[in-house]
Amino acid sequence: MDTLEKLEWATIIGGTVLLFGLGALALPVLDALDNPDYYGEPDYVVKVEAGQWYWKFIYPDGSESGELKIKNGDIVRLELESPDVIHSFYVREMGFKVDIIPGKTRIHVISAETPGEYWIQCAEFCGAYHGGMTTKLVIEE
Ligand SMILES: [Cu+2]
Repeated sequence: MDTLEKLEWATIIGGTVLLFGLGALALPVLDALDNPDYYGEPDYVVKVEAGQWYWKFIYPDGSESGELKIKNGDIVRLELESPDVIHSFYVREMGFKVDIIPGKTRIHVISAETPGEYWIQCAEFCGAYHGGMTTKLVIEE
């Protein structure tokens, strides 16, 4: 085996080890993304209705609001539904976007860790007033 062949094998073996190593590092992140139970039992469930052209948040006590308000430290399970067309629940500062498809309930879990106000906007073109389909996520102290 000459030097060039050794270099080829080192590249193949090194690349394979690197590929599987990065894959192993990515597994916990992929698990968290796909698994709504990753954070454990949620403190409560908020139903989210996205319609043309509004957001409605329904809390466990039956109250409703146009803004999502949760307390810092809470683990909140969002159950997202749409009665009309496809919408998308997008919170840029928290790095997530959930497509909401009519006839299906989408699940997303929020772990509120930093108090503040975060912009929520629909990220799926849903008709004439799509651009106005914004609201706030308020994480209270
Ligand atoms: Cu929209």
